[in-house]
Amino acid sequence: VAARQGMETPLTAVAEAFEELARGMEADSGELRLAPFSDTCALVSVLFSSLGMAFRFAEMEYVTKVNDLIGAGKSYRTLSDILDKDIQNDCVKKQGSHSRNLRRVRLGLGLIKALFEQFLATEGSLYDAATTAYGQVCAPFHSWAIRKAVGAGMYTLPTREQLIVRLNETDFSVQKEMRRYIDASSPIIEYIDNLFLSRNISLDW
Ligand code: 1PZ
Repeated sequence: VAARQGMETPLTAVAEAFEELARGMEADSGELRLAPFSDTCALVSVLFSSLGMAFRFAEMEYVTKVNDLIGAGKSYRTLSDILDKDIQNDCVKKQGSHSRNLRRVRLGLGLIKALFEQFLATEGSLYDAATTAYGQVCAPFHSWAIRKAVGAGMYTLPTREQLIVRLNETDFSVQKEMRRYIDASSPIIEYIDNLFLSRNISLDW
C-alpha cells in the first residue's frame, strides 16, 4: 500500500494542495487567486473514482463547474474579481455564471469536508456518513429530483474498508489525511462564503 511505503496517495496530494493554497492566501494578504484555486479544486476529482460509478454524474457536474473557473482564470486574477464583475452585470445567481459556479464548487468542497468529518466522528457506514454530509451541505439547495437520484446512488457507495483500500490508505493514515483536508479547506471555504456575505449576497441558493 502506498501509505505504508511512504508514497504519495491521492488524499495526501489533495490535502497538500489545499494547505499550499491556504498558505498562498495568507502570503497574498488574504486574497485568493483564481488560477491556483481552480487547479486545486480540479485535483479533488481523483477522489470520485473511489466512490464508484454512480457518482460519475456528480463528478461530471463538479468538473464542468471547475473547468469554467479554470477558463475564467485567463481573464480574472482573483475570486473577488469574478464576483464583482457578475454583480456589475447582475448575473451572480444566473445559471452558468462564474459566481454561481464558484458557489457550486464551494458546495462540493464543503460536501467532502462534511463527509470526512462524519467519517472521523462515527464508526458508522460510509452510507450514513455520506447521507448526513449531503443532507447538511447540498440537499437544502437541490431539487427533489436530484435529492432522489443522490439518495439512490448512496446505496452503491463502497464500505468504509473498501474506501480506505481504494484510496491506498490504512486505517491510521486515512484519519490523518482526512483531518489535514478538513483543516486546510476550512479557511478557503470560509473565505468564499465571506466573499458573498460581505457583498450582501445571502447563501440560501
Ligand atoms: C464527497 C462525496 C459524498 C458522497 C456523495 C454525495 C454525492 C453528491 C452528488 C451531488 C450531485 C449533484 C447533482 C447536480 C446538482 C445541480 O443541480 C447543482 C446546481 O447546478 P446549476 O443549476 O448551478 O448548474 N449543482 C451543484 O450543486 C454542484 C454540487 C457539486 C457537488 C459535487 C460533489 C463533489 C464531491 C466530490 C467527491 C469526491
